[in-house]
Amino acid sequence: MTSFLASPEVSAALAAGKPVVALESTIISHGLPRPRNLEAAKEFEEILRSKGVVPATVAILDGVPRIGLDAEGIDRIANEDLAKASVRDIPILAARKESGATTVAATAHLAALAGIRVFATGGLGGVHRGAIDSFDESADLSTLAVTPITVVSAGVKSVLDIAATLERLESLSVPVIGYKTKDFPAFWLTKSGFTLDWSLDTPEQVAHAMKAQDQLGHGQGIVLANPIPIEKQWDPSEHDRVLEIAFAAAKKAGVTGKAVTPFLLGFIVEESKGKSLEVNLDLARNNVSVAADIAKAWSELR
Ligand code: PSU
Ligand code: MN
Repeated sequence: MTSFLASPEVSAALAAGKPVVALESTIISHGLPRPRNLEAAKEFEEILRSKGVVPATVAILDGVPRIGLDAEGIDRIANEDLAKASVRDIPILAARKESGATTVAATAHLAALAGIRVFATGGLGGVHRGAIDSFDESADLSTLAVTPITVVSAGVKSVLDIAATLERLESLSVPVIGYKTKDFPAFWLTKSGFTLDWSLDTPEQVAHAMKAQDQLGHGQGIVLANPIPIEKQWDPSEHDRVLEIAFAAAKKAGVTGKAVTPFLLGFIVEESKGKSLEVNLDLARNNVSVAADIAKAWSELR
């Protein structure tokens, strides 16, 4: 019995050293509302294909970790009520033959296991506000400390404690690199106010950093922070206003643990009358496109 199943297309591309980019399924199942989530799942794959890159959307279907989904699999992650699966949930879903949408952590883990080196998402998880009391820190961080994959993301969701998240990534020795900028983004916003130590300006440079990390025997991933272009960002004052209300609503509803992120994202879409959703889709498209360029550079370098 194999531990995961890669689609024929993904297996063939990996065997031939062709560029492949992993995509997560939690953003589809729990981060975006129906029916836009299905359109987004298809569109992200289409962006990759149009750039000559093979998409590998990851999910657990009937207990089996799948790397690369067919049309039916994509439809299932968009329309079934799936468990939100992080790394620790994978063996349990396997035993129960149940399905789950994989978080950044679980997607990174499975994609790396299959030999995929580049992964596009919207925003990485991180340290939640109030974590000093709740201890709520996404397994996305600890997983990237032990998983050799480059995650292209628009920073971390601004519902998080961004300063604490950057500190934890430093402690975990996970490189955080700004793509063509040193301004660390805040998901829906181009700038978070935090400045990074480093930026890289081309896909080739990023691929070079990945290779150097391998050669040094580092097992970590890389966070490539790719801000949404300023003309497409959410209005910052509206962003701040809606987030305030969302935090109050989460507190009132008593939401905790892994339900927090989906609750906040859903609430923010409603409260912003869909504006946050449009920006979320734009930043994710932008990340998928940059991930394609990195995957191509990586495929050429190796
Ligand atoms: N980014 C998005 N939408 C999402 C997420 C990230 O644009 O839905 C998901 C990712 O799957 C990430 C998860 O791994 O949120 C983090 O959840 P938590 O904070 O519970 O670890
Ligand atoms: Mn959590």
